[in-house]
Amino acid sequence: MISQIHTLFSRLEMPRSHRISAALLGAMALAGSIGAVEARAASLSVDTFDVPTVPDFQFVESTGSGSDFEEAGAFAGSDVLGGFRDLNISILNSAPPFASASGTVFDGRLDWSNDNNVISELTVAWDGNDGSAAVNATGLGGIDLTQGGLLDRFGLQLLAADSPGLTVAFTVYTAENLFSTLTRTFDSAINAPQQEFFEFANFTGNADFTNVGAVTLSLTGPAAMDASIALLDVTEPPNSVPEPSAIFGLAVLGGAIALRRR
Ligand SMILES: [Ca+2]
Ligand SMILES: [Ca+2]
Ligand SMILES: [Ca+2]
Repeated sequence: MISQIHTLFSRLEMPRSHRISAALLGAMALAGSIGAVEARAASLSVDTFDVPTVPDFQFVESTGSGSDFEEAGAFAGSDVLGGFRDLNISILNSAPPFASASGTVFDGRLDWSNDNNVISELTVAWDGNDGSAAVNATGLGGIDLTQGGLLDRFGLQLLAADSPGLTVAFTVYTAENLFSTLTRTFDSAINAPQQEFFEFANFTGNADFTNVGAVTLSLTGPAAMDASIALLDVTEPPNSVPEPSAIFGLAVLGGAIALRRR
């Protein structure tokens, strides 16, 4: 491959000393592009639910027919997309006034809990530092969820759902009137941890996944449901193998750019 690069630059009719350094630069660019390809195995975290760390927690609880909201942050590092997590819970049915529904982030997971006869909706929003239960559709400032086209789906690690009928709904916003949604209902209880993927291509709507201002995940289900989630990230197609031609193209591009700067 390096000899191919060398040949390419030879055709540019450069002085011999430049040709040698061009080959060197090409090799360096090649090494760099291999590093970038390896980085593809990494995913973009939306939320590990690992922060705040024990003994701290984030908790919302609704009783009667009310709702409750809390924003947690600012979290440093890459655990939480945008550094802030909004939790918002609303009871949807006419539950007894003493009955409650809650959402908790504690010890690395998100727990959603409903008392007997309670039907609720728990929404997690990653929309930056807005301090509001409303979704700030541009709060993340335009994140590229695809990371330059490498990533193409959400990966959700479900720990448990104690009855059939858990429904998860994603909304991805580019702006208030530019959004896409994808909803999935699980027909069975989830008794062992399982990984679920939600491909961007299967979303309905007009969001630009390379320019994302907010992401929300809503949980709904039958009365008295309890469910837990361990992690949400954005990941690459399964078993994706980098194209050798793509590596070569990057190497040539890297060499050419380096040459132009000389
Ligand atoms: Ca976790
Ligand atoms: Ca927020
Ligand atoms: Ca918000």
